[in-house]
Amino acid sequence: AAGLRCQAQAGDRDGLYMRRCVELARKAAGHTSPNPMVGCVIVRDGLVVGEGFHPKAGEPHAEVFALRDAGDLAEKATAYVSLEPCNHYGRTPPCTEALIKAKVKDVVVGMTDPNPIVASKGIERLQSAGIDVRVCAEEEAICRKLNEAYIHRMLTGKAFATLRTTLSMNGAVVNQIGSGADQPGGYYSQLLKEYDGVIISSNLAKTTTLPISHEAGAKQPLYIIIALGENSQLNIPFLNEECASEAIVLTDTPITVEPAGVEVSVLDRISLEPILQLLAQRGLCSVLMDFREAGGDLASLLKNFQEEKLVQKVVVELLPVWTVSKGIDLSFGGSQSFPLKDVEHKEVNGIVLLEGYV
Ligand code: AOF
Ligand code: ZN
Repeated sequence: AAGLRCQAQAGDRDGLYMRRCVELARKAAGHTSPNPMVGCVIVRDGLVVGEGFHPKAGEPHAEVFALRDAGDLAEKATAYVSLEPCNHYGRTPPCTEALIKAKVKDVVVGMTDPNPIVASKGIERLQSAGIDVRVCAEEEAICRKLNEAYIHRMLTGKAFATLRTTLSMNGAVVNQIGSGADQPGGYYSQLLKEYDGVIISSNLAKTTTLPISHEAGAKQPLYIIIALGENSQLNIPFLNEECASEAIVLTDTPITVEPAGVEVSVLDRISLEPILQLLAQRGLCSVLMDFREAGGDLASLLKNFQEEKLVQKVVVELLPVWTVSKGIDLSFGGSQSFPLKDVEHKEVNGIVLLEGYV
C-alpha cells in the first residue's frame, strides 16, 4: 500500500483530493487520446492510501492503478476520480465493478463522462451497489478544462482545434517563435506535448525543421501538412523515412512526397470541418493549427471558421518586434495624425523603441 502521502487539511477536503486527481491525470498529458486524462486518489481516515492515473489508451484506467496501490486499505475508503468511473467493457473492464469489489464506501466524481456509453450509467451502477456518490461541484471546472479536447470530440465528432500564432507589436503575423518558447518549459514546447496533432503549411514543412516538443517524456504530435496547389513533388527534408508515419499530407492535387511512406490524402476540397472530422476518426482529440503566414495555405482553411465554430481556442504570442519599416502614422487622438518616415526599431532591455523622422 502507498501509506501516508498527504494529510487532509481541515475543510475543503474534496477539493484538495480532486485537485490531486487532476495533477496525477496530467502526468499522462499527450499520451491518452482518444481516451481522457483521468486521476484517482483513495482516501481512508483522512490519509491518502492509493493513487493512480490512466497512462495510455489500452492500459488500465486510473481507478485500477489507485486500487492496486491501496490494496486492502481501499475497503471503507473514499475514492476520488476526476471523471465518472466507466461501466462498460471497452479495451479494459468496467471500473465500477473494480470499485464495488474493493468495497469502497463512497466515490467523489469530478464530472460525468460525456461518452454516451458511460454518461451517468457509471454513477447509477455504483449507487445501485449501495455506494454513496457525489460530484465535486467546486472542482468540476478544472476537471472539464483538463479534458476540454476529449469532451469536445465526444460531443461533436471533431478534434478540438487551437489556433496558435505570433504577432508583432504592430499586429502582423510573423513566422517566428520567441526564443524561450520552444525550449523546455516554453509555451510552444508545452503545447506540442499536449496536442495530438499539429497542422502546418507545406511551406513550413519544406523550409524549416518540423516543430517538436522539448518536454521530458513528450510524445511528438502527428504532423498534418496542408499542401495546396503544389506541383507534382513535395519534399519534407527534415522528416526521415523512419518518422514518415508521423506525418500526413492533405492536398488538392495528386503529388509524390519525399520521404516515401508519408501518407498522402487527395481531397476534393480542403476545408477545416472534414479535416477535423478525419482527425477525430483517427483518434486525435486535439490539434494545434500553427499559423505562421498571413495569406498562406492555413489562411484558406480559416475563411469561415467563425461561423462554423471550428476553432475553439486561440493562443497568441506577442513578440517585441515591429515589422513596418516604411512610414507610419502616429495618432495622438482626434483626427490629428503625425506621419513619420524612415522608421527604425530596436529592442532595448525588452522594450521596443521606434525612431522616425518627421
Ligand atoms: C474511467 N477511468 O481512467 C478512463 C475512463 O477502451 P477503454 O476500456 O479504455 O474505455 C475508454 C472509455 O472509458 C473512454 O472513452 C471514457 O469514456 C472512459 N475513460 N474511464 O473510469 C479512466 N480513462
Ligand atoms: Zn474505467
